[in-house]
Amino acid sequence: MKTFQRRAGLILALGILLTAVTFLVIGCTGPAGPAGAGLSPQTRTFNMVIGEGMVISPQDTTVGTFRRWEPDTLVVLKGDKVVLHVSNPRNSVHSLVITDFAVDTGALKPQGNKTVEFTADKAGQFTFRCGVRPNPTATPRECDPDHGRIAGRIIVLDR
Ligand SMILES: [Cu+2]
Repeated sequence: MKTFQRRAGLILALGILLTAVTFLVIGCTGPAGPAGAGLSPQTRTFNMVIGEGMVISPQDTTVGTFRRWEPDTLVVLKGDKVVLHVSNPRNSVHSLVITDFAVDTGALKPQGNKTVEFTADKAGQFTFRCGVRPNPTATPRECDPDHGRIAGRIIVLDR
């Protein structure tokens, strides 16, 4: 009977020790995953496309199109390096300009693309837009009548 009590005590002690070590290890490393990994500056890469949306009538017919950035909202953390692969699959010339970070792809001809990068060194909300002024008589056509609405935002969060 004493041997049984000793073994039971030993097993109980081992269980307590194992539980304590598990808590110690988890407590020291903290939660794993994107939230923990995102605290130090990272390189954030986005594929940016001059997309095209459709204007639909109440009768479900397409009555027009418009240009837009896809995606039109980017979120990064302050200090991140931001890499933008910008492509223009439209039939007109466009560009990507982010004045606050001195970013400008220059004119991207139809099917053109360019990669730009910058460091998001200040927090806030900033606008990106197309920098090509509309000229419908140029060949290829330069931007579109909805030039002023081809815009999006980059939100830089404080760490
Ligand atoms: Cu444009």
